[in-house]
Amino acid sequence: GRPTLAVVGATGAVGTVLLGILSEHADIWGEIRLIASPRSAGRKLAVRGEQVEVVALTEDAFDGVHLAVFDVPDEVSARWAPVAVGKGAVVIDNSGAFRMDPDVPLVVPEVNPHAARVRPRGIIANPNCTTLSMIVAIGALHAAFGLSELVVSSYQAVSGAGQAGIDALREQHARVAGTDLGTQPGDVRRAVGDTGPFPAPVALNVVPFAGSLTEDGWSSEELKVRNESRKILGLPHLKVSATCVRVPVVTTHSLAVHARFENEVTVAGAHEILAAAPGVVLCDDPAAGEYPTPADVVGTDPTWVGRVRRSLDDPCALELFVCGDNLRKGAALNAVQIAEAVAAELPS
Ligand code: 11C
Repeated sequence: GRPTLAVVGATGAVGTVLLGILSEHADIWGEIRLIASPRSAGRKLAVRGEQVEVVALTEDAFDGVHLAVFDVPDEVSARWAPVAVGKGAVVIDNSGAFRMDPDVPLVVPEVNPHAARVRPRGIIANPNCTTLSMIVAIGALHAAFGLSELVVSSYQAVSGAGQAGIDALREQHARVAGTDLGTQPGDVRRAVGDTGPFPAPVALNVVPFAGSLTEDGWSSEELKVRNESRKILGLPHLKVSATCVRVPVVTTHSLAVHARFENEVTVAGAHEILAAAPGVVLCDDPAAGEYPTPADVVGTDPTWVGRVRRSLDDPCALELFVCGDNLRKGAALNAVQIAEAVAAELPS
């Protein structure tokens, strides 16, 4: 029969997008079971045009499940993913709990699809949305030119912090809309008050910090970009410097990327690679005002690339601007792509 898919964390911002994608894609699933915290159990959510009741996260919830996509906090995945595996499911986990485990592949189907087949713990990890928002384009350029260094600055949407992030931006916007705030030090901060999940106001502002503080001043998000890019590309010594910044955008992360290669590059050569790469859209005609922006990219599947330039001082380096919907390719879509690939290898 057709495989049973469980969605764990079905009610969150990513879960909601995931149910939409499952409803749009070819329907390869038998049952789709929706699992969430006991608080959400009993709610009904639409998937494949049907109302499906959410069940509480318990061991029994995984009975008969072939594949489980988890979108829950790290500690919930750490506890429950092995439970699902113990019940016979393959887990695709979108938390940070397992990404750097050497026995857990970290998979982007356009870049390292074969890694998904070797999964000694029964778990496949889905990368962080910031890494995912650029890595399909970077992977294509790496395959052509041999990547040696990345320097990236992110412009991250508030939905990276889930529904709480979206709510915070909307509330802050409501407080500053129609005012003349933004002209005096601290005026926005005073008007906004509680900054929600962010360490500073995000309305009328940019915040040069995402995630938590780790060693030597690096944020957790910046280290994820480095460690995950290395693992996905299979380049354990790749030089990566990231600065992760939150901006007042609801959904779609952007990244300004300086990418250095082993070989000399040209804009024409990069255009050719990017235009042909699956999952990438080249949108690069600045004279016509064409470059990707989050407002245009949100809700779409591909990784959009524009502003491709060869570095003026380094014939081996490119500058580019990349946008990707952090809830779709950055989270739910990549997980669904992995789930579909695993389902195709299951005995029917
Ligand atoms: C953000 N990328 O935009 C983060 C959220 O490791 O999956 C996702 C954290 C993670 O806030």
